[in-house]
Amino acid sequence: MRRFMIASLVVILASTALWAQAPRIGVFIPGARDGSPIYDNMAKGAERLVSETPGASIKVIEAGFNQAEWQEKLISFVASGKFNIVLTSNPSMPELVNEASKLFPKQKFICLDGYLIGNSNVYSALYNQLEQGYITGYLSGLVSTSGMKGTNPEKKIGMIIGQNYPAMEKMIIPGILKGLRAIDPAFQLDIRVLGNWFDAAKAAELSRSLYAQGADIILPICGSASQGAVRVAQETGKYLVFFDDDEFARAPDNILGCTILHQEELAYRSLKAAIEGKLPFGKAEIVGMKEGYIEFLNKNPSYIKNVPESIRIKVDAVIQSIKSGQLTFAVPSL
Ligand code: RBF
Repeated sequence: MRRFMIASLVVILASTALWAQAPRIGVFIPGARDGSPIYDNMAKGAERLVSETPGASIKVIEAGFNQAEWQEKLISFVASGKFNIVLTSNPSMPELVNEASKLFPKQKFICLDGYLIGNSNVYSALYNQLEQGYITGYLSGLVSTSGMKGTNPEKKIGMIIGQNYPAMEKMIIPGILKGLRAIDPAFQLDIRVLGNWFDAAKAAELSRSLYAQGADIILPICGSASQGAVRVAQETGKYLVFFDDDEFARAPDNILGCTILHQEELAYRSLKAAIEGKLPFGKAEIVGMKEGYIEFLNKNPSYIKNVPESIRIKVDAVIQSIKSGQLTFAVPSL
């Protein structure tokens, strides 16, 4: 019995060591990298780790925009049996990962921008997008009521979203509204649903209509379709505030702010922890500003140029109160 136990232990240690020495990482992108920084940055984080880890390998697949195909594509990706860890991201993936996990009970998964507890092979990390929304809404409300060039007295902010989903309805939109209404309770969000994450021509059309109907700022959360919103903001001299990534360079005069997710770092660190045997599989974590995974880019030169100092001081105060724990946002169940 004892000899058996020692032998088993040796096998376990050896396989852990092998795994750690030459980890094979699969990255499953539910969409496309191009134009969606949340996916591109996830892949970059995994690629950075692999480049620093001798013997490690990586395969990144883009599953495309037909969501009806994702489950099957994920299952065949896993079925290839090539990966020690499969990394993916978005709030709809935990459910698909859970299904795939039933068929391949040894496969380990990391799901970012999602929440799943109770599957011992899945680690997930959800961003506190109430915080991200709040800062975004707060800045937008301050600028919209400032009287500065390009703004109007209407208490209206526009939003273009790829589609509706629980994280959008329960965190992102309520967070933005709360931030806006901290400035003036009369603020309304005019939300247009694109129906996909790529149609830039339709996003341009929606942007024109939003600006024409009194929105002075649009918040695009619509993947690569945001190019249409950028074009129209530049044509009309109106404003945008971005989520997810540093987008200032795309329209330095029209982008007022970016409240970003450190998705590359989250991908890198969670994979590294998994390889080192330190990632708490089975757990779901919530990360936000305090943990350093959500950041408002308050030092960017375009932000400093476009937004008056009196507003920047107020935004900094809100950032501080979230970081210090004075202002908190409880994440609802999704
Ligand atoms: N965000 C993107 O930037 N590009 C996408 O292609 C994309 N596809 C999504 C598909 C589904 C089913 C869901 C639920 C969300 C998707 N998102 C996408 C949104 C993303 O998860 C995140 O909520 C936003 O990027 C805001 O941080």
